[in-house]
Amino acid sequence: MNKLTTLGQFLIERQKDFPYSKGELSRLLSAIRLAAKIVNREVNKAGLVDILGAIGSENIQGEEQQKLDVYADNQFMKSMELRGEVCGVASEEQDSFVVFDNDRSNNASYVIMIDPLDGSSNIDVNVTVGTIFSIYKRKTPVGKAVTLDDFLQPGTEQVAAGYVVYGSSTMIVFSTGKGVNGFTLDPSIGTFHLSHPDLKIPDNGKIYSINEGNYAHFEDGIKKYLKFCQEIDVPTNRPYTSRYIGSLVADFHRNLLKGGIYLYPGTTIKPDGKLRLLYECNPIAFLAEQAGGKATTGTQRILDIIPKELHQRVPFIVGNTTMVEKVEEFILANS
Ligand code: AHM
Ligand code: MG
Repeated sequence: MNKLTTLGQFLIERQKDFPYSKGELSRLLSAIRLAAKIVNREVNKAGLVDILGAIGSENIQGEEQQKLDVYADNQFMKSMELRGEVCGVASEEQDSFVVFDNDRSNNASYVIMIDPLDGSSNIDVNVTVGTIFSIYKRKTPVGKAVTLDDFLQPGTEQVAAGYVVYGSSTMIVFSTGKGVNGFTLDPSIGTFHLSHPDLKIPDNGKIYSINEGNYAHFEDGIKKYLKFCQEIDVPTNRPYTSRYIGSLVADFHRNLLKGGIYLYPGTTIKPDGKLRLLYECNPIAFLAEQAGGKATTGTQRILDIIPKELHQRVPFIVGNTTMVEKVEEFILANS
């Protein structure tokens, strides 16, 4: 494959690598690709909302303007339903999962979980946001409507996961369990091109990303790790650099390319942290592992957690292996 390979070509050429290959997963990924392009268009004109009509008002065609996260949610839902490649979707934006209870969708093999617009509080200030997705093979027999059990699977069962990052350029980064590949959108022709083949997270990272405003509420292991990051030790590249955007996709994407660690640990007020296991942690953990990195709660591998509920939160630490293992050491020594 060369640098001009488009996402469409890539999916066709790699189809034989996909589990249970019948072309279904390729078609599902191409439905995501289409939704991503549509959401990208809206994200890029978010700043025009004041000019073109505020949220809640009607636009020129008499359609009500939607908040972008609701718009993104609707867009992904619609693409999934119309293409008929999934039997159900669970979204961070919705209380319960959605079953596409019709003949075609009930015969589909996959369920998908999405965070349609992660970091959406960053939209108003023109900062990068993302979409995260995670795909599983259904557990219940094909032909019937899906149930909650189809969604409550551990992350190890993911057949594919990825994200779209709407940044200074728009990219799709995903894995089907055979490494991680990144595709950059050429907006002039509306095509994603393979720009980052077989991504591996550099293991000599020196970036740490955490909301240090929560410092007073962190457990001792995390507090001591942060001090470790700030100490001077030239042979180990310390002090490390602190970078925190507050958009998981953007923070993870940077750390994936450069090496680094992202932490959203539990606090005394929120022992399970903030991030959602099914929509945020599992897909990002899957990508991290596929890129040679690691993801943990601090004491347990993220992908091994058996989910109990759709919107479950877990402490989340992800990045290059050496850095993640160092935090685990601090947590163990201070527990
Ligand atoms: P969201 O799904 O409501 O957008 O929240 C998730 C976001 C992540 O993208 C980000 O890393 C984190 O929340 C930031 O939280 P905080 O502002 O507490 O640091
Ligand atoms: Mg989110």
